[in-house]
Amino acid sequence: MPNMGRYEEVVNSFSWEISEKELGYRPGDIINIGEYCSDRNLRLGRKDRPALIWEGHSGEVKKYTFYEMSVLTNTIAGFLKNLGLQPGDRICLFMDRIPELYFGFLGILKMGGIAQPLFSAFGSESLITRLEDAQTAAIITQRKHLPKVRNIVESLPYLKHIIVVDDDGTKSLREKEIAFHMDKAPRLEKFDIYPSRAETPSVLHYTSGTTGKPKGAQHVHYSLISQYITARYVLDLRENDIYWCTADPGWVTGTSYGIIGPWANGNTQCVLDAGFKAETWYRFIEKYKITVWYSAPTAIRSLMKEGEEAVRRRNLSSLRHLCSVGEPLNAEAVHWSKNVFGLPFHDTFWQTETGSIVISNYPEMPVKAGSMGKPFPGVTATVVDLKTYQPVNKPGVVGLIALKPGWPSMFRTYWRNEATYQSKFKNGWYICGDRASIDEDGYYWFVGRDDDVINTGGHLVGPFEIESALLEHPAVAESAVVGKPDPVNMEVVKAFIALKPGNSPSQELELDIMNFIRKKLSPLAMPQEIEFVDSLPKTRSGKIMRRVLRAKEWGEEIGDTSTLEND
Ligand code: 6R9
Repeated sequence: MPNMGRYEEVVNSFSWEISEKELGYRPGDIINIGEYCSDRNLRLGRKDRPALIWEGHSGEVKKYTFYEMSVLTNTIAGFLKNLGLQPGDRICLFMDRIPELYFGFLGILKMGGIAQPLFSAFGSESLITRLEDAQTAAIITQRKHLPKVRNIVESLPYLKHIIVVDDDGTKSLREKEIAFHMDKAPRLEKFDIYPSRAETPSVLHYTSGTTGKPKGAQHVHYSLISQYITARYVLDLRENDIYWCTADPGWVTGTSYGIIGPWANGNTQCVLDAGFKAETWYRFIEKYKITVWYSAPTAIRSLMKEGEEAVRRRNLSSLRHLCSVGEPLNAEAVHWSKNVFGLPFHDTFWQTETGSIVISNYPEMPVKAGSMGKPFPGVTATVVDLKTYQPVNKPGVVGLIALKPGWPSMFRTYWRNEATYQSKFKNGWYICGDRASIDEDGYYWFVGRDDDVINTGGHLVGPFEIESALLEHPAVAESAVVGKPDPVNMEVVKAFIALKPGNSPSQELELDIMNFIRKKLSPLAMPQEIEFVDSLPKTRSGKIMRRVLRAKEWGEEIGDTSTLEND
Protein backbone atom coordinates (compact mmCIF):
# COMPACT_ATOMS: atom_id res chain seq x y z
CA MET A 1 0.00 0.00 0.00
CA PRO A 2 1.34 3.43 -0.91
CA ASN A 3 2.14 5.76 1.99
CA MET A 4 -0.32 8.40 0.95
CA GLY A 5 -3.63 6.62 0.56
CA ARG A 6 -6.45 8.00 -1.58
CA TYR A 7 -5.85 11.54 -2.80
CA GLU A 8 -9.37 12.85 -2.17
CA GLU A 9 -9.34 11.62 1.41
CA VAL A 10 -5.87 12.96 2.17
CA VAL A 11 -6.67 16.38 0.69
CA ASN A 12 -9.52 16.73 3.15
CA SER A 13 -7.70 15.54 6.24
CA PHE A 14 -4.16 16.77 5.62
CA SER A 15 -2.28 19.29 7.72
CA TRP A 16 1.46 19.97 7.93
CA GLU A 17 1.22 18.92 11.56
CA ILE A 18 1.17 15.32 10.33
CA SER A 19 4.67 15.81 9.04
CA GLU A 20 5.79 17.68 12.17
CA LYS A 21 4.47 14.89 14.37
CA GLU A 22 6.12 12.14 12.35
CA LEU A 23 9.39 14.00 12.67
CA GLY A 24 8.85 14.62 16.37
CA TYR A 25 8.97 18.37 15.87
CA ARG A 26 6.90 20.87 17.84
CA PRO A 27 6.66 24.55 16.91
CA GLY A 28 9.50 26.42 18.59
CA ASP A 29 11.79 23.37 18.79
CA ILE A 30 15.31 23.25 17.49
CA ILE A 31 15.25 21.92 13.92
CA ASN A 32 18.44 21.23 12.00
CA ILE A 33 18.24 19.46 8.65
CA GLY A 34 21.78 18.13 9.09
CA GLU A 35 20.76 16.41 12.30
CA TYR A 36 17.48 15.06 10.96
CA CYS A 37 19.14 13.53 7.91
CA SER A 38 21.96 11.84 9.78
CA ASP A 39 22.00 11.46 13.60
CA ARG A 40 18.24 11.04 13.96
CA ASN A 41 18.48 7.89 11.87
CA LEU A 42 20.84 6.39 14.46
CA ARG A 43 18.25 6.96 17.18
CA LEU A 44 15.71 5.18 14.97
CA GLY A 45 17.86 2.06 14.70
CA ARG A 46 19.21 2.67 11.19
CA LYS A 47 22.85 2.80 12.26
CA ASP A 48 24.10 -0.01 10.03
CA ARG A 49 21.87 0.69 7.04
CA PRO A 50 23.71 2.01 3.99
CA ALA A 51 23.00 5.74 3.69
CA LEU A 52 25.00 6.30 0.52
CA ILE A 53 26.10 3.91 -2.18
CA TRP A 54 28.27 5.85 -4.59
CA GLU A 55 29.72 4.85 -7.94
CA GLY A 56 32.24 6.99 -9.79
CA HIS A 57 32.65 7.29 -13.56
CA SER A 58 35.46 4.77 -13.68
CA GLY A 59 33.46 2.21 -11.72
CA GLU A 60 34.90 2.71 -8.22
CA VAL A 61 32.35 2.15 -5.45
CA LYS A 62 32.08 3.66 -1.97
CA LYS A 63 29.51 2.76 0.65
CA TYR A 64 28.70 4.57 3.87
CA THR A 65 26.29 3.53 6.61
CA PHE A 66 24.17 6.04 8.48
CA TYR A 67 26.61 5.72 11.36
CA GLU A 68 29.56 6.62 9.12
CA MET A 69 27.56 9.42 7.58
CA SER A 70 26.81 10.86 10.98
CA VAL A 71 30.50 10.82 11.98
CA LEU A 72 31.74 12.20 8.65
CA THR A 73 29.21 15.04 8.59
CA ASN A 74 30.34 15.87 12.15
CA THR A 75 33.93 15.79 10.98
CA ILE A 76 33.23 18.26 8.19
CA ALA A 77 31.16 20.48 10.48
CA GLY A 78 33.99 20.53 13.02
CA PHE A 79 36.57 21.34 10.39
CA LEU A 80 34.54 24.27 9.07
CA LYS A 81 33.95 25.58 12.56
CA ASN A 82 37.65 25.34 13.41
CA LEU A 83 38.45 27.43 10.37
CA GLY A 84 36.48 30.19 12.07
CA LEU A 85 33.43 29.96 9.82
CA GLN A 86 30.33 31.27 11.55
CA PRO A 87 26.65 30.31 11.56
CA GLY A 88 24.98 32.17 8.71
CA ASP A 89 28.12 32.19 6.56
CA ARG A 90 27.52 31.13 2.98
CA ILE A 91 29.62 28.09 2.16
CA CYS A 92 29.67 27.01 -1.46
CA LEU A 93 29.87 23.40 -2.61
CA PHE A 94 31.61 23.27 -5.99
CA MET A 95 32.25 19.62 -6.70
CA ASP A 96 31.30 16.71 -8.90
CA ARG A 97 28.83 14.29 -7.36
CA ILE A 98 31.34 12.80 -4.94
CA PRO A 99 30.51 11.73 -1.36
CA GLU A 100 32.15 14.91 -0.02
CA LEU A 101 29.47 16.95 -1.77
CA TYR A 102 26.62 15.12 -0.03
CA PHE A 103 28.22 14.97 3.39
CA GLY A 104 29.61 18.49 2.99
CA PHE A 105 26.06 19.76 2.47
CA LEU A 106 24.92 18.22 5.76
CA GLY A 107 28.14 19.24 7.54
CA ILE A 108 27.55 22.88 6.61
CA LEU A 109 24.00 22.70 7.98
CA LYS A 110 25.19 21.03 11.18
CA MET A 111 27.50 23.96 11.98
CA GLY A 112 24.81 26.52 11.11
CA GLY A 113 26.23 27.61 7.77
CA ILE A 114 24.14 28.29 4.67
CA ALA A 115 24.86 25.72 1.97
CA GLN A 116 25.28 27.16 -1.53
CA PRO A 117 25.55 24.32 -4.05
CA LEU A 118 26.79 25.15 -7.57
CA PHE A 119 27.28 22.90 -10.61
CA SER A 120 30.90 21.86 -11.01
CA ALA A 121 30.48 22.43 -14.76
CA PHE A 122 30.20 26.16 -14.14
CA GLY A 123 32.97 28.31 -15.55
CA SER A 124 34.58 31.24 -13.73
CA GLU A 125 32.00 33.76 -14.93
CA SER A 126 29.00 31.75 -13.72
CA LEU A 127 30.83 31.21 -10.47
CA ILE A 128 31.78 34.80 -9.77
CA THR A 129 28.25 36.11 -10.35
CA ARG A 130 26.86 33.77 -7.71
CA LEU A 131 29.70 34.02 -5.19
CA GLU A 132 29.78 37.80 -5.38
CA ASP A 133 26.05 38.10 -4.80
CA ALA A 134 26.06 35.66 -1.87
CA GLN A 135 29.26 37.18 -0.41
CA THR A 136 30.36 33.61 0.06
CA ALA A 137 32.85 33.01 2.88
CA ALA A 138 34.23 29.63 1.81
CA ILE A 139 34.16 27.26 -1.11
CA ILE A 140 34.65 23.51 -0.96
CA THR A 141 36.04 22.12 -4.19
CA GLN A 142 38.24 19.56 -5.93
CA ARG A 143 41.70 19.96 -7.42
CA LYS A 144 40.33 19.71 -10.95
CA HIS A 145 38.06 22.72 -10.39
CA LEU A 146 40.62 24.79 -8.50
CA PRO A 147 41.86 26.72 -11.57
CA LYS A 148 38.37 28.16 -12.10
CA VAL A 149 38.32 29.39 -8.51
CA ARG A 150 41.87 30.75 -8.71
CA ASN A 151 40.87 32.79 -11.75
CA ILE A 152 38.44 34.86 -9.72
CA VAL A 153 39.70 34.78 -6.15
CA GLU A 154 41.21 38.27 -6.42
CA SER A 155 37.77 39.70 -7.11
CA LEU A 156 36.10 38.05 -4.14
CA PRO A 157 37.00 39.97 -0.98
CA TYR A 158 34.54 37.98 1.17
CA LEU A 159 36.02 34.61 0.27
CA LYS A 160 38.21 33.52 3.17
CA HIS A 161 38.80 29.82 2.54
CA ILE A 162 39.13 27.52 -0.43
CA ILE A 163 38.90 23.98 0.84
CA VAL A 164 40.32 21.29 -1.45
CA VAL A 165 38.99 17.81 -0.65
CA ASP A 166 41.40 15.77 -2.76
CA ASP A 167 44.70 17.59 -2.50
CA ASP A 168 47.53 15.09 -2.80
CA GLY A 169 50.39 17.53 -2.38
CA THR A 170 51.17 17.67 -6.10
CA LYS A 171 49.67 21.10 -6.47
CA SER A 172 51.19 23.55 -4.06
CA LEU A 173 48.37 25.34 -2.38
CA ARG A 174 48.20 29.10 -2.38
CA GLU A 175 47.03 31.66 0.11
CA LYS A 176 43.51 30.92 1.44
CA GLU A 177 43.67 27.35 0.11
CA ILE A 178 43.57 24.48 2.55
CA ALA A 179 43.48 20.70 2.14
CA PHE A 180 40.86 18.52 3.80
CA HIS A 181 40.52 14.74 3.49
CA MET A 182 37.15 13.50 4.63
CA ASP A 183 38.27 9.90 5.03
CA LYS A 184 41.62 10.71 6.67
CA ALA A 185 40.65 13.61 8.92
CA PRO A 186 40.38 12.90 12.66
CA ARG A 187 36.84 11.58 13.08
CA LEU A 188 34.41 13.48 15.25
CA GLU A 189 32.02 11.09 16.98
CA LYS A 190 30.26 14.01 18.60
CA PHE A 191 29.60 17.50 17.37
CA ASP A 192 27.65 20.29 18.99
CA ILE A 193 25.03 20.80 16.30
CA TYR A 194 23.98 24.40 15.74
CA PRO A 195 20.58 24.90 17.41
CA SER A 196 18.81 26.29 14.35
CA ARG A 197 15.10 27.07 14.52
CA ALA A 198 12.39 26.90 11.90
CA GLU A 199 13.28 30.20 10.25
CA THR A 200 17.09 29.84 10.35
CA PRO A 201 18.47 30.05 6.78
CA SER A 202 19.67 26.70 5.44
CA VAL A 203 20.22 26.61 1.69
CA LEU A 204 20.82 29.25 -0.97
CA HIS A 205 20.00 28.01 -4.48
CA TYR A 206 20.70 30.26 -7.46
CA THR A 207 18.17 30.28 -10.26
CA SER A 208 18.07 32.19 -13.52
CA GLY A 209 15.47 34.72 -14.55
CA THR A 210 14.75 36.65 -17.73
CA THR A 211 16.43 39.84 -16.67
CA GLY A 212 19.22 40.66 -14.31
CA LYS A 213 21.61 38.27 -12.68
CA PRO A 214 20.68 34.87 -11.27
CA LYS A 215 18.82 35.17 -7.98
CA GLY A 216 19.53 33.28 -4.77
CA ALA A 217 16.37 31.58 -3.48
CA GLN A 218 16.84 31.45 0.26
CA HIS A 219 15.44 28.50 2.19
CA VAL A 220 15.13 27.74 5.90
CA HIS A 221 15.47 24.63 8.08
CA TYR A 222 11.68 24.34 8.41
CA SER A 223 11.60 23.33 4.71
CA LEU A 224 12.28 19.84 6.02
CA ILE A 225 8.59 19.52 6.97
CA SER A 226 7.61 19.71 3.28
CA GLN A 227 10.55 17.78 1.89
CA TYR A 228 10.13 14.87 4.28
CA ILE A 229 6.40 14.37 3.72
CA THR A 230 6.48 14.88 -0.06
CA ALA A 231 9.29 12.32 -0.32
CA ARG A 232 7.06 9.95 1.66
CA TYR A 233 3.77 10.68 -0.14
CA VAL A 234 4.85 11.51 -3.70
CA LEU A 235 8.04 9.50 -4.14
CA ASP A 236 6.36 6.92 -1.90
CA LEU A 237 9.63 6.19 -0.07
CA ARG A 238 9.25 3.33 2.39
CA GLU A 239 11.56 1.94 5.02
CA ASN A 240 13.62 -0.44 2.88
CA ASP A 241 13.63 1.38 -0.42
CA ILE A 242 16.79 1.82 -2.44
CA TYR A 243 16.41 5.18 -4.06
CA TRP A 244 18.09 6.86 -7.00
CA CYS A 245 17.69 10.54 -7.80
CA THR A 246 19.57 11.28 -10.99
CA ALA A 247 19.82 15.03 -10.34
CA ASP A 248 22.98 16.93 -9.46
CA PRO A 249 22.72 18.93 -6.18
CA GLY A 250 23.65 22.03 -8.20
CA TRP A 251 19.97 21.83 -9.11
CA VAL A 252 17.32 22.01 -6.39
CA THR A 253 16.06 18.50 -7.21
CA GLY A 254 19.46 17.18 -6.19
CA THR A 255 19.21 18.75 -2.73
CA SER A 256 15.49 18.60 -1.81
CA TYR A 257 15.14 15.04 -3.16
CA GLY A 258 18.76 13.98 -3.64
CA ILE A 259 19.71 14.71 -0.03
CA ILE A 260 17.07 16.04 2.36
CA GLY A 261 13.79 14.19 1.60
CA PRO A 262 15.18 10.66 1.28
CA TRP A 263 17.64 10.87 4.16
CA ALA A 264 15.05 12.43 6.45
CA ASN A 265 13.09 9.24 5.67
CA GLY A 266 16.14 7.08 6.45
CA ASN A 267 16.43 5.63 2.96
CA THR A 268 19.47 4.26 1.19
CA GLN A 269 20.47 6.52 -1.67
CA CYS A 270 22.50 5.56 -4.71
CA VAL A 271 24.54 8.15 -6.57
CA LEU A 272 26.10 7.64 -9.98
CA ASP A 273 28.73 10.25 -10.73
CA ALA A 274 28.81 9.61 -14.46
CA GLY A 275 27.23 11.21 -17.49
CA PHE A 276 24.14 9.83 -19.15
CA LYS A 277 24.34 6.52 -20.98
CA ALA A 278 21.32 4.21 -21.20
CA GLU A 279 23.39 1.05 -20.78
CA THR A 280 25.15 2.42 -17.67
CA TRP A 281 21.88 3.58 -16.14
CA TYR A 282 20.14 0.23 -16.58
CA ARG A 283 23.17 -1.60 -15.23
CA PHE A 284 23.13 0.72 -12.22
CA ILE A 285 19.45 -0.01 -11.48
CA GLU A 286 20.01 -3.75 -11.81
CA LYS A 287 23.21 -3.84 -9.74
CA TYR A 288 21.85 -1.91 -6.75
CA LYS A 289 18.25 -3.12 -7.06
CA ILE A 290 16.88 0.41 -7.17
CA THR A 291 13.23 0.52 -6.15
CA VAL A 292 12.33 4.21 -6.48
CA TRP A 293 13.71 6.32 -9.27
CA TYR A 294 13.38 10.11 -9.68
CA SER A 295 14.53 11.48 -13.02
CA ALA A 296 13.77 14.06 -15.71
CA PRO A 297 12.03 14.08 -19.10
CA THR A 298 15.21 14.72 -21.06
CA ALA A 299 16.79 11.60 -19.60
CA ILE A 300 13.61 9.63 -20.25
CA ARG A 301 13.49 10.80 -23.87
CA SER A 302 17.14 9.81 -24.25
CA LEU A 303 16.31 6.35 -22.90
CA MET A 304 13.42 6.11 -25.35
CA LYS A 305 15.81 6.87 -28.17
CA GLU A 306 18.00 3.94 -27.17
CA GLY A 307 15.03 1.63 -27.56
CA GLU A 308 13.50 -1.22 -25.61
CA GLU A 309 16.21 -3.75 -26.30
CA ALA A 310 18.56 -2.09 -23.84
CA VAL A 311 15.88 -2.44 -21.15
CA ARG A 312 15.20 -6.08 -21.93
CA ARG A 313 18.87 -6.99 -21.53
CA ARG A 314 18.69 -6.15 -17.81
CA ASN A 315 16.62 -7.33 -14.91
CA LEU A 316 14.93 -4.17 -13.71
CA SER A 317 12.23 -5.91 -11.70
CA SER A 318 13.33 -4.16 -8.49
CA LEU A 319 11.73 -0.91 -9.73
CA ARG A 320 8.51 -0.06 -7.92
CA HIS A 321 7.84 3.67 -8.42
CA LEU A 322 9.04 6.21 -10.99
CA CYS A 323 8.82 10.00 -10.90
CA SER A 324 9.92 12.84 -13.14
CA VAL A 325 10.51 16.58 -12.81
CA GLY A 326 11.93 19.61 -14.54
CA GLU A 327 10.06 19.94 -17.83
CA PRO A 328 6.79 18.81 -19.31
CA LEU A 329 6.63 15.04 -19.41
CA ASN A 330 5.10 14.07 -22.73
CA ALA A 331 2.22 11.61 -22.72
CA GLU A 332 4.31 9.47 -25.06
CA ALA A 333 7.04 9.09 -22.41
CA VAL A 334 4.47 7.97 -19.85
CA HIS A 335 3.06 5.32 -22.21
CA TRP A 336 6.53 4.17 -23.13
CA SER A 337 7.63 3.70 -19.53
CA LYS A 338 4.44 1.82 -18.72
CA ASN A 339 5.15 -0.43 -21.61
CA VAL A 340 8.84 -1.14 -21.02
CA PHE A 341 9.16 -0.90 -17.21
CA GLY A 342 5.57 -1.88 -16.45
CA LEU A 343 5.35 1.42 -14.51
CA PRO A 344 4.36 4.91 -15.62
CA PHE A 345 6.58 7.85 -14.78
CA HIS A 346 4.69 10.15 -12.38
CA ASP A 347 5.16 13.78 -13.33
CA THR A 348 5.87 16.25 -10.51
CA PHE A 349 5.95 20.03 -10.79
CA TRP A 350 7.80 22.46 -8.56
CA GLN A 351 10.55 25.08 -8.57
CA THR A 352 13.71 26.20 -6.80
CA GLU A 353 11.46 28.74 -5.11
CA THR A 354 8.86 26.23 -3.89
CA GLY A 355 11.53 24.00 -2.32
CA SER A 356 9.37 20.90 -2.66
CA ILE A 357 6.84 19.28 -4.98
CA VAL A 358 3.65 21.37 -5.22
CA ILE A 359 1.68 19.72 -8.05
CA SER A 360 2.00 16.05 -8.79
CA ASN A 361 0.68 12.66 -9.75
CA TYR A 362 0.31 10.35 -6.74
CA PRO A 363 0.68 6.60 -6.48
CA GLU A 364 -3.03 6.02 -5.73
CA MET A 365 -4.35 8.49 -8.30
CA PRO A 366 -4.93 7.53 -11.94
CA VAL A 367 -2.30 9.15 -14.16
CA LYS A 368 -3.60 11.24 -17.02
CA ALA A 369 -0.62 11.00 -19.33
CA GLY A 370 0.70 14.45 -20.16
CA SER A 371 -0.79 16.14 -17.09
CA MET A 372 1.21 17.33 -14.09
CA GLY A 373 -1.44 16.02 -11.72
CA LYS A 374 -3.00 17.84 -8.78
CA PRO A 375 -1.84 20.13 -5.96
CA PHE A 376 -0.10 18.45 -3.05
CA PRO A 377 -2.39 18.28 0.00
CA GLY A 378 -1.63 21.32 2.14
CA VAL A 379 -0.77 23.41 -0.91
CA THR A 380 -3.49 25.74 -2.24
CA ALA A 381 -2.98 26.15 -5.96
CA THR A 382 -4.95 27.67 -8.80
CA VAL A 383 -4.59 29.21 -12.22
CA VAL A 384 -5.06 32.98 -12.38
CA ASP A 385 -5.87 35.29 -15.27
CA LEU A 386 -2.83 36.55 -17.18
CA LYS A 387 -3.75 40.18 -16.60
CA THR A 388 -6.01 40.48 -13.56
CA TYR A 389 -4.40 37.70 -11.48
CA GLN A 390 -7.87 36.55 -10.42
CA PRO A 391 -8.47 32.77 -10.40
CA VAL A 392 -9.92 31.81 -13.80
CA ASN A 393 -12.22 29.22 -12.17
CA LYS A 394 -13.06 27.64 -15.48
CA PRO A 395 -11.82 24.33 -16.83
CA GLY A 396 -9.49 24.55 -19.82
CA VAL A 397 -8.74 28.26 -19.53
CA VAL A 398 -5.03 29.03 -19.69
CA GLY A 399 -3.60 31.28 -16.99
CA LEU A 400 -0.69 31.47 -14.59
CA ILE A 401 -0.01 28.84 -11.96
CA ALA A 402 -0.45 30.54 -8.58
CA LEU A 403 0.12 29.24 -5.06
CA LYS A 404 -1.11 30.52 -1.68
CA PRO A 405 2.00 31.19 0.40
CA GLY A 406 2.36 29.17 3.56
CA TRP A 407 3.68 25.69 2.77
CA PRO A 408 6.81 25.02 4.87
CA SER A 409 9.48 24.85 2.15
CA MET A 410 8.57 28.03 0.33
CA PHE A 411 11.62 30.26 -0.22
CA ARG A 412 11.75 33.17 2.22
CA THR A 413 13.31 35.76 -0.06
CA TYR A 414 15.78 36.26 -2.89
CA TRP A 415 19.14 36.89 -1.32
CA ARG A 416 19.70 40.65 -1.03
CA ASN A 417 16.88 41.18 -3.50
CA GLU A 418 13.66 41.61 -1.55
CA ALA A 419 12.14 43.79 -4.28
CA THR A 420 12.21 40.98 -6.85
CA TYR A 421 10.84 38.60 -4.23
CA GLN A 422 7.91 40.94 -3.58
CA SER A 423 7.26 41.30 -7.30
CA LYS A 424 6.42 37.57 -7.46
CA PHE A 425 3.21 38.11 -5.45
CA LYS A 426 -0.08 39.31 -6.91
CA ASN A 427 -3.42 39.47 -5.10
CA GLY A 428 -1.96 37.38 -2.30
CA TRP A 429 -0.79 34.61 -4.66
CA TYR A 430 2.76 33.56 -5.39
CA ILE A 431 3.01 33.54 -9.18
CA CYS A 432 5.23 30.70 -10.44
CA GLY A 433 5.78 32.20 -13.89
CA ASP A 434 4.33 29.21 -15.75
CA ARG A 435 1.19 28.95 -17.83
CA ALA A 436 -1.23 26.08 -17.38
CA SER A 437 -4.88 25.14 -17.38
CA ILE A 438 -6.93 22.94 -15.05
CA ASP A 439 -9.36 20.39 -16.48
CA GLU A 440 -12.80 19.46 -15.15
CA ASP A 441 -11.27 16.75 -12.94
CA GLY A 442 -8.83 19.16 -11.33
CA TYR A 443 -5.73 17.96 -13.20
CA TYR A 444 -3.16 20.62 -14.18
CA TRP A 445 -1.87 20.79 -17.76
CA PHE A 446 1.36 22.66 -18.40
CA VAL A 447 1.38 25.11 -21.31
CA GLY A 448 4.70 26.93 -21.15
CA ARG A 449 6.75 29.47 -19.28
CA ASP A 450 5.52 33.01 -19.02
CA ASP A 451 8.98 34.51 -19.52
CA ASP A 452 12.06 34.15 -21.72
CA VAL A 453 13.89 31.67 -19.51
CA ILE A 454 15.17 28.68 -21.48
CA ASN A 455 14.54 25.20 -20.10
CA THR A 456 17.19 22.96 -21.59
CA GLY A 457 17.09 19.39 -20.38
CA GLY A 458 15.31 20.50 -17.22
CA HIS A 459 17.83 23.21 -16.43
CA LEU A 460 16.86 26.83 -16.47
CA VAL A 461 19.19 29.14 -18.32
CA GLY A 462 18.76 32.89 -18.26
CA PRO A 463 19.14 34.54 -21.69
CA PHE A 464 20.43 37.71 -20.09
CA GLU A 465 23.42 35.98 -18.54
CA ILE A 466 24.40 34.46 -21.89
CA GLU A 467 23.85 37.72 -23.78
CA SER A 468 26.05 39.54 -21.28
CA ALA A 469 28.80 36.96 -21.65
CA LEU A 470 28.51 37.07 -25.46
CA LEU A 471 29.19 40.79 -25.40
CA GLU A 472 32.58 40.05 -23.92
CA HIS A 473 33.59 38.20 -27.08
CA PRO A 474 35.69 40.58 -29.21
CA ALA A 475 33.66 39.97 -32.40
CA VAL A 476 30.16 40.37 -30.93
CA ALA A 477 28.35 43.70 -31.21
CA GLU A 478 25.00 42.55 -29.83
CA SER A 479 23.02 39.40 -29.37
CA ALA A 480 19.69 37.88 -28.44
CA VAL A 481 19.40 34.43 -26.94
CA VAL A 482 16.27 32.28 -27.16
CA GLY A 483 15.21 28.67 -26.73
CA LYS A 484 14.91 26.61 -29.89
CA PRO A 485 12.87 23.36 -29.99
CA ASP A 486 14.85 20.18 -29.53
CA PRO A 487 13.52 16.60 -29.58
CA VAL A 488 15.54 15.44 -26.55
CA ASN A 489 16.32 18.52 -24.46
CA MET A 490 12.99 20.21 -25.17
CA GLU A 491 14.87 23.42 -25.82
CA VAL A 492 18.46 24.30 -26.61
CA VAL A 493 20.12 27.69 -26.59
CA LYS A 494 20.17 29.58 -29.87
CA ALA A 495 21.98 32.90 -30.22
CA PHE A 496 21.30 35.60 -32.80
CA ILE A 497 24.43 37.67 -33.17
CA ALA A 498 25.25 40.91 -34.92
CA LEU A 499 28.99 41.24 -35.44
CA LYS A 500 31.22 44.24 -34.93
CA PRO A 501 32.49 45.92 -38.11
CA GLY A 502 35.50 44.13 -39.52
CA ASN A 503 34.21 40.66 -38.61
CA SER A 504 32.37 38.35 -40.92
CA PRO A 505 30.38 35.19 -40.23
CA SER A 506 32.25 31.92 -40.53
CA GLN A 507 32.07 28.44 -39.09
CA GLU A 508 35.29 29.02 -37.21
CA LEU A 509 33.93 32.12 -35.56
CA GLU A 510 30.76 30.24 -34.66
CA LEU A 511 32.75 27.50 -32.93
CA ASP A 512 34.95 30.03 -31.24
CA ILE A 513 31.95 31.84 -29.79
CA MET A 514 30.34 28.57 -28.68
CA ASN A 515 33.49 27.52 -26.84
CA PHE A 516 33.85 30.96 -25.35
CA ILE A 517 30.46 30.56 -23.64
CA ARG A 518 31.02 26.93 -22.68
CA LYS A 519 34.17 27.90 -20.78
CA LYS A 520 32.88 31.13 -19.32
CA LEU A 521 29.45 29.91 -18.24
CA SER A 522 28.78 26.20 -18.69
CA PRO A 523 28.11 23.55 -21.34
CA LEU A 524 24.36 24.02 -20.77
CA ALA A 525 24.54 27.72 -21.53
CA MET A 526 26.55 27.15 -24.71
CA PRO A 527 24.54 28.05 -27.82
CA GLN A 528 23.93 24.94 -29.93
CA GLU A 529 23.28 27.19 -32.88
CA ILE A 530 24.34 30.67 -33.85
CA GLU A 531 22.63 32.74 -36.49
CA PHE A 532 24.53 35.79 -37.65
CA VAL A 533 22.25 38.71 -38.42
CA ASP A 534 22.74 42.31 -39.54
CA SER A 535 20.58 43.65 -36.74
CA LEU A 536 18.16 42.48 -34.05
CA PRO A 537 14.46 43.32 -33.70
CA LYS A 538 14.09 45.96 -31.00
CA THR A 539 11.49 47.96 -29.16
CA ARG A 540 11.53 51.70 -29.53
CA SER A 541 13.26 52.01 -26.21
CA GLY A 542 15.98 49.72 -27.53
CA LYS A 543 15.03 46.47 -25.79
CA ILE A 544 15.71 43.41 -27.84
CA MET A 545 12.48 41.60 -28.70
CA ARG A 546 13.40 38.04 -27.91
CA ARG A 547 9.73 37.10 -28.27
CA VAL A 548 9.81 37.75 -32.01
CA LEU A 549 12.88 35.61 -32.51
CA ARG A 550 11.53 32.86 -30.30
CA ALA A 551 8.21 32.73 -32.13
CA LYS A 552 10.09 32.29 -35.39
CA GLU A 553 12.01 29.33 -34.00
CA TRP A 554 8.83 27.66 -32.79
CA GLY A 555 6.84 28.46 -35.92
CA GLU A 556 4.36 30.43 -33.82
CA GLU A 557 2.41 33.59 -34.44
CA ILE A 558 4.47 36.57 -33.40
CA GLY A 559 1.47 38.04 -31.62
CA ASP A 560 0.84 41.59 -30.66
CA THR A 561 4.04 43.56 -31.02
CA SER A 562 2.49 47.01 -30.85
CA THR A 563 2.79 47.30 -27.09
CA LEU A 564 6.37 46.23 -27.23
CA GLU A 565 7.17 48.77 -29.90
CA ASN A 566 5.70 51.53 -27.78
CA ASP A 567 7.36 50.25 -24.65
C1 6R9 B 1 12.42 21.53 -9.67
C2 6R9 B 1 12.79 22.48 -10.76
C3 6R9 B 1 11.39 25.32 -12.31
C4 6R9 B 1 10.70 25.44 -13.65
C5 6R9 B 1 9.21 25.59 -13.55
C6 6R9 B 1 8.78 25.08 -14.91
C7 6R9 B 1 9.74 23.92 -15.15
C8 6R9 B 1 9.48 21.99 -13.50
C9 6R9 B 1 7.95 20.81 -14.48
C10 6R9 B 1 8.20 21.95 -15.25
C11 6R9 B 1 6.62 21.31 -16.78
C12 6R9 B 1 6.96 19.89 -14.94
N1 6R9 B 1 9.17 22.65 -14.63
N2 6R9 B 1 8.76 20.86 -13.40
N3 6R9 B 1 7.54 22.21 -16.40
N4 6R9 B 1 6.31 20.19 -16.10
N5 6R9 B 1 6.66 18.76 -14.27
O1 6R9 B 1 12.73 22.14 -11.92
O2 6R9 B 1 13.19 23.73 -10.37
O3 6R9 B 1 15.07 24.56 -11.84
O4 6R9 B 1 13.67 26.14 -10.46
O5 6R9 B 1 12.75 25.02 -12.50
O6 6R9 B 1 10.91 24.25 -14.42
O7 6R9 B 1 8.99 26.06 -15.88
O8 6R9 B 1 8.86 26.93 -13.29
P1 6R9 B 1 13.75 24.90 -11.28
